[in-house]
Amino acid sequence: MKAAELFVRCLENEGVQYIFGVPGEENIDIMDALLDSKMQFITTRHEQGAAFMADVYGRLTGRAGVCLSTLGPGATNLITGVADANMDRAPMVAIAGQGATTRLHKESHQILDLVTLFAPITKYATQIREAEVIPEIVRKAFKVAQTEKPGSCFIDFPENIAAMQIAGKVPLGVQAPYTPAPADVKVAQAAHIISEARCPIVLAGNGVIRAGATQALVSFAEVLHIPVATTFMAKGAMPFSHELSLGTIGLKARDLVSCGFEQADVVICVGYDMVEYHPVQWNPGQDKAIVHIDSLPAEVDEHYIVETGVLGNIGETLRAVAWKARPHDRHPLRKLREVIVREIAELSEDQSFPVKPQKIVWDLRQMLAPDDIVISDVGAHKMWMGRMYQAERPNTCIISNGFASMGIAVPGALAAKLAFPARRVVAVTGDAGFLMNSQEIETAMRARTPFVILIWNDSEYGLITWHQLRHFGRPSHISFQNPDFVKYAESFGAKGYRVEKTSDLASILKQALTDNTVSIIDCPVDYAENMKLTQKLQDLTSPLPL
Ligand SMILES: Cc1ncc(C[n+]2csc(CCOP(=O)(O)OP(=O)(O)O)c2C)c(N)n1
Ligand SMILES: [Mg+2]
Repeated sequence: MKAAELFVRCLENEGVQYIFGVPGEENIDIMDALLDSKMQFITTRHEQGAAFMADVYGRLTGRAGVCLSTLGPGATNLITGVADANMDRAPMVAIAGQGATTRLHKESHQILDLVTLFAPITKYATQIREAEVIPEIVRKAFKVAQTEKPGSCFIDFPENIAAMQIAGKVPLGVQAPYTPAPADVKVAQAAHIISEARCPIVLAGNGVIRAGATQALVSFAEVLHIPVATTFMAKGAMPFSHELSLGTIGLKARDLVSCGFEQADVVICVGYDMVEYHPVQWNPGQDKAIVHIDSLPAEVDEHYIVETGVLGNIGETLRAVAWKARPHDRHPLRKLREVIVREIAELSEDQSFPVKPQKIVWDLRQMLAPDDIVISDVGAHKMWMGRMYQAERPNTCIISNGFASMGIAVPGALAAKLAFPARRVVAVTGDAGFLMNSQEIETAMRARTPFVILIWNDSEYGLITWHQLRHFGRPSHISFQNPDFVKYAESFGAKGYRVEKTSDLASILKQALTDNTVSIIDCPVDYAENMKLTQKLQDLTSPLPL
């Protein structure tokens, strides 16, 4: 068979269902071999869209999402999504065609050293130089991508190698890596520190979700009566409705939930990743005793000096420590939870227009079932979603907080719908991030993946305005004009809605969620709330007794 065919067999062997990408001249042998495969190729309108689709597909399923481009400009277009997957710890395998090995040593049309280019944004980047190594390279790429901490891998496939004949090679057997149980002595140390703590608190990160340890986390909290805060990327690891949940921590400002960390003497970090939320934010005085529970050792940071680290299977560790530690009497931060819950509902009836961020988040939550999936883009809207959207289940509120790239939500929603066709999907996005990848609406219409796009319209790079106002008191070069989003939607054959008064938002959402097509909602947002929040948090006094 041709090497390209062997390559396709290897992808099938990994259980790949979808490949997202853009065909090019240097990947024609792969494209042709795909015609004889059950894998579905989703032809996208930009390689960045394809990479974000693979990124979110990988994050939601735990199996590497796959994207494909041609050489040179096709490959460089993949980069943002590949970097995003790598820093959000989403398994991904990115593949690019390459010029023939006979012209890689010299200046030549569209040739770039792609392996070097992708090295800093992947866990493993390589070139196929001999057809016979294809089974090893593909297996290694998937294994590395899917092993803790998951991330991106990159394969560069020169066109002359893809066209070669190869005999006697078959895909390698797929083996799942096994994470061992923690050492008893470490479990005992952690249990001792937690038993002696005056006020322990759990900080749960995305690693808990990746390890499938959310139920173990809930039991741990219940058995020991320890409250849990999650990072943005761990939303839903602890159901928000649980009385021990303190919601989400993630703003670069002192927030309500920070008061719980101020009160705590011991912070139990479970599957926590400082790439998303720097420890200086919750341990500024470097005075917390940190218990690090993860499958890998902690990163070095002066604000993250661990008292003990328990390495191994996260679920098993939580069960073992819960069994050994002495339960605390009562939920010492109950009062804080009451204030957080009250704040989320504060503007639920607000009818002012443009719509306040808190009200958008509230109405969206009311309209969605616990299993429905929201993908947030990056901007001020992400801060409000991260802070106030109540998630009950893991992987139901996807936020990019490692690389935090704008443009993920629309392609991400398409991938979410492919991964979970029975669940409803909403892309929550700013007006700027929306237009960065809105070309993928066409892909979604073609792929028949219905979802809702909720645009928070402020005609600005709102998060940057917020930042500038906080630092300098005046905005600089952040305004723009938007197209007519309703007409734009209709030009794709999608549905378009405009929120003209606040009371319409819930009913428009309800309608859009049943449209069974791509529906785009243009929702004017009142970002005067951003600076009001800043002010409120600056003046915040802890609701907890000192
Ligand atoms: C690809 C990319 N470019 C720039 C940034 C920096 N950035 C973060 S948020 C933001 C503004 C987002 O504007 P919009 O999408 O309208 O959302 P809003 O903040 O208004 O809610 C920018 C420019 C980024 N994170 N990603
Ligand atoms: Mg905006």
